[in-house]
Amino acid sequence: MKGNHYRRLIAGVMGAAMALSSAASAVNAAFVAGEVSPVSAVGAADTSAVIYSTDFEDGDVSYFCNRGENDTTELSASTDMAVSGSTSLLASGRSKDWNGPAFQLDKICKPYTEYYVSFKFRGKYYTNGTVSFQYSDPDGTPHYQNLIKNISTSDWYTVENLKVSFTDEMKDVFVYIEGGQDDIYIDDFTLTEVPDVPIEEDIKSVRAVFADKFKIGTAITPDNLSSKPFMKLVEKHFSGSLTAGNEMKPDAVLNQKATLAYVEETGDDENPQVSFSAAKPFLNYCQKNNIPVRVHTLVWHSQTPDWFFKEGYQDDGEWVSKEKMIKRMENYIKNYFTELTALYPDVNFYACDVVNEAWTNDGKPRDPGQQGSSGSEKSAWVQVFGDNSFIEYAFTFAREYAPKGCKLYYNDYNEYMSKIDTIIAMAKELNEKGVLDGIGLQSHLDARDMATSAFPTVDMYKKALAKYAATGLDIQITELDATVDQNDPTKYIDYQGEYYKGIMDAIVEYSDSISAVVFWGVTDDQSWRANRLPLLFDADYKAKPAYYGVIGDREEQEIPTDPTTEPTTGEEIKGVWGDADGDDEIKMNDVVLVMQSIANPDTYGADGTAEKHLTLDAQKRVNIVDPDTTGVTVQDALQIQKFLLEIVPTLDPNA
Ligand code: 9MR
Repeated sequence: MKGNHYRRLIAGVMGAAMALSSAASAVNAAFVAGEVSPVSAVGAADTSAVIYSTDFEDGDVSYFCNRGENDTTELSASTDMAVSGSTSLLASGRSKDWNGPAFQLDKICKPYTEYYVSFKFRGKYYTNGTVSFQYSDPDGTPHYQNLIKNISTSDWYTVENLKVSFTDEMKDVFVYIEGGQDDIYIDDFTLTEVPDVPIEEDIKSVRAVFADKFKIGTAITPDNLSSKPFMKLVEKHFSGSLTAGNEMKPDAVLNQKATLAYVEETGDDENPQVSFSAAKPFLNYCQKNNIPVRVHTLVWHSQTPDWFFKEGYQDDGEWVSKEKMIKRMENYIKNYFTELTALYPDVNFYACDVVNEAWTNDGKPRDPGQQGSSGSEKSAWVQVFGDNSFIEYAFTFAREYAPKGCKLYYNDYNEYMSKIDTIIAMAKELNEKGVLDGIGLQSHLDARDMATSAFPTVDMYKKALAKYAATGLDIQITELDATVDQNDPTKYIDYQGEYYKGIMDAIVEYSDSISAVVFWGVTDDQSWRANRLPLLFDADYKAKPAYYGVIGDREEQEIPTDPTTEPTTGEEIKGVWGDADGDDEIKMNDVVLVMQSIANPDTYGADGTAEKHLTLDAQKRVNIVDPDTTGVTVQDALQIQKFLLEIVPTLDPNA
């Protein structure tokens, strides 16, 4: 690939006021299918660090390249046409319409940092283009996302302050232009770091206000991790629980390549393989900041690959039998939790949406069929099982393989409509069978233009809550947002505040039954319903009337240490509590081995070279004093001594 040496780095400060006419953020594989809607930002950034800037007048095009080995695009400085000065970059000889000039971001930009890319481009005769984003995941698989689609103009097109960022898991990160067959010209290219802006530190923390009632959380996507102010809001207001917006869904976790390789190697086509590479940035953040995670979601008709249900694991294969799918489902759920807890033993996976959206609004199973066919509402699960009987299998397997402290939920939307009785009847039955703990109410609401014409009305929502609370099951609000009619933001945003107040008052009324309230995002511009401004904070990270409605006149409470923290391995310990060397007896040797493993882990730790070392199983058996944490400490050795001296009666922390 050309253009690998970047000798003209400019680390300066550009004092120009930049009107944020459009912004799009891009980092995430799961967004590939979706269009990123340009967002009008209200504010203007006034200072930005310029990372690189060129008008090509010096003839240097070395910062740009084509897109890979088969791309025949030639890059040169050209005086055919230009916006400023007389020279621009020319990309000629493009062999495919998805080939074109590219700029490699990860050569000169840092991960977890937001940048604005601005430039002008045009086709030789007609500008017919798409601005896209590309990266390779840790397996080397490239992912693409269209940032600005189907640009069509006979003139130069201005890309202004296109927001891009990437995580440290992403390599070969490019912004590039594709589309049409014409030669492409680029001029006035600038890459600047998005300035950090302060958030309102002096307002009440949503999390703290409800700390004595339930967890407050949100959903985030990997690109959010790159925005400092966004993450400051998460930390201050929503750090009681986090959900991955897309990265823990079946399409992100099921790995077709690894699954096919497994079949090749073993001949077994009932053991789908999983990978959490898409979720890693999210999970690393939760681990580092000790934030409990809602696992969303295992079994869903949507965002689930077709090949999972097909013979040969091929999208166009025949549907597999129900018997085979039960095996695949069991192994998938087993692999999901085994891999997750092995990678993140310290993360508190406290809740899981085992099955998502299985009932239609009137409480019927979905139509059978391939997802994506006919409005993407059909269910491949129903296709293979013939009905909704897959739900019970999913919960049974989840109960078997989920970590011990992980509560299991059925999660659905329009949960206040006719399907309510079906959901409740099903949940009660599964709860009696011991496989379901609670119900997740997504709560994607519509405040509409007036509080009175909202759907659902506050009253309707409250009545639904009353019914769910009466089940005695745990209830979580899992994806709360409330849209407005965006045509007159000032007016409707105030109505939205009132609506949120009514909804939150209703939730508080039933707070004895509700263990978490999770919003589906933080700032309007990053929402899946961005153009309808459904969240508590605006694009400038400022609290909206919606925030004040939620807070009401409540005061901040002390945030308790997380009561739900439980060991996430979920396994019963093997052997005898306190037995470090595995001889099923408690002796002074066990105390010594625990101390040795702390002092000299290379020799006596889990991978220790000594014949008698503290194996992983033994670590669990001696992790007595504070079993919620994974580490073995001197306190554990002391406790064993106390037991030997008969100062404590048992070493079983659960006794
Ligand atoms: O927020 C998610 C969005 O980025 C995806 O494009 C969309 C695709 O299905 O899924 C969104 O999350 C959904 C959640 O997983 C289930 N309930 C509805 C949410 C909003 O569509």
